[in-house]
Amino acid sequence: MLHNPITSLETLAVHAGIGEFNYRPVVPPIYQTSTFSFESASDGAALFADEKHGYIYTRMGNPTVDALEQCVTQLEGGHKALTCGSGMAAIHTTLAALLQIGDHVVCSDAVYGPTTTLIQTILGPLGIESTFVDTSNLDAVRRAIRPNTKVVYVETPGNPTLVITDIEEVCKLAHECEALVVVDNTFMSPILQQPMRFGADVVVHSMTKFLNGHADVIAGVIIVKNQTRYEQFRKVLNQLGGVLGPFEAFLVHRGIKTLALRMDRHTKNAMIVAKFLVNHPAVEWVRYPGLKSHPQYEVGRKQMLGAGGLISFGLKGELVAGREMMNALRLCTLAVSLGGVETLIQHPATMTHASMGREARIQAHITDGLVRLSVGIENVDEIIADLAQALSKATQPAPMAKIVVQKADPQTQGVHNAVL
Ligand code: LCS
Repeated sequence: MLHNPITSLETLAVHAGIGEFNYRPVVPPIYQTSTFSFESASDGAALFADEKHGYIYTRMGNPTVDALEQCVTQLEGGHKALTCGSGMAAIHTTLAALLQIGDHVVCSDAVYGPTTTLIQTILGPLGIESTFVDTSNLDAVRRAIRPNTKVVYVETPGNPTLVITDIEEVCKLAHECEALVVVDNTFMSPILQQPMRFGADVVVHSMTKFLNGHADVIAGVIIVKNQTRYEQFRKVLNQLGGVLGPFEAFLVHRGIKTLALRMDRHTKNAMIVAKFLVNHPAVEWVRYPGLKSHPQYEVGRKQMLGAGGLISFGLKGELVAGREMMNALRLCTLAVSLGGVETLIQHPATMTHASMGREARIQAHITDGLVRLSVGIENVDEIIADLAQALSKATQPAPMAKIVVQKADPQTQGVHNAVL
């Protein structure tokens, strides 16, 4: 832990969570061990009784993992963090810790597809009720909250529509009813958004994305605000078992050292790419939090320090043209995931959000023509050149065909059917 008054996120990203290791290493070493020996039988008993600090077994704690947890805690401005084997493990652990049979969760309708599926198909049959609403609409949130609502779960900006939820206002509504607010901060990273500053009780991340930043690790984290919550979550994570291994923790911690630099470049590149797409004749609509045309642009300015690296857009030729374009790309890689140094592109309706079903996708405005771009840190002229050559192969709207797609209206975020 840094004890001196360093408050800048850039410095914290480089120095936070160095830990206290033998020989004073500058970088936390990898404790690649599943278990730790006890000095004596009474030492082991004392460790199990929580009478002294130390390590027992890596599922219950590991120095390399602790160092990363300290780092992320400081970046998010929380009390403590618990790392998990994936973002989904972090979300599952959080919801399992906070919800019991008969409880109700209100969830943003535009969230990562498997989050919807987890709540509906795994937690639902266990007796946990859920309502999915557009959490950018505060009246909709107010109407959805019930006496048994224990959690309001928000992803902002939402995956993949980039809809922005006002964290502060949702926290006020939820806290009036004694519900907790969980924010998935994956798309922003703590460099661009710190939800706890606006009242969030729990923050989760898929560290697979921007925090690690190099597309080589699957990891998640939960950040909590106080010791009581930490103890509660720690017990649940320890029993569910979805912990992070020391090598992955080392890699994510290494990735975080360049997080501030990377977020700056992602944001600058994405702004230039978004403007390029807006002006391209083959593009029908573009959604990017940095554009004034974004429906929640002002909310974004209040709570985000930058617009981030994700853009969603649709082509005039809808899904057919989108597929042609994605197949023609050479530099931008056709792959799911996001937040890595390389530019990735994917089609949510048939990929990341296929599992949630068409009806839920339509409610969340995840139209069939929506293409999601995670802008990397490459030379932006080369990203644009690649998009331009691929778009030139899909500039014509598709001829009349007998398929019906959902068409987004970028002004209202409404959806209507269009026959191609
Ligand atoms: N939260 C958000 C906002 C995500 O985008 C993802 C994964 C997760 C949680 C789950 O994290 P994981 O378990 O994969 O570490 N999002 C993905 C995506 O959009 N494409 O591939 C994965």
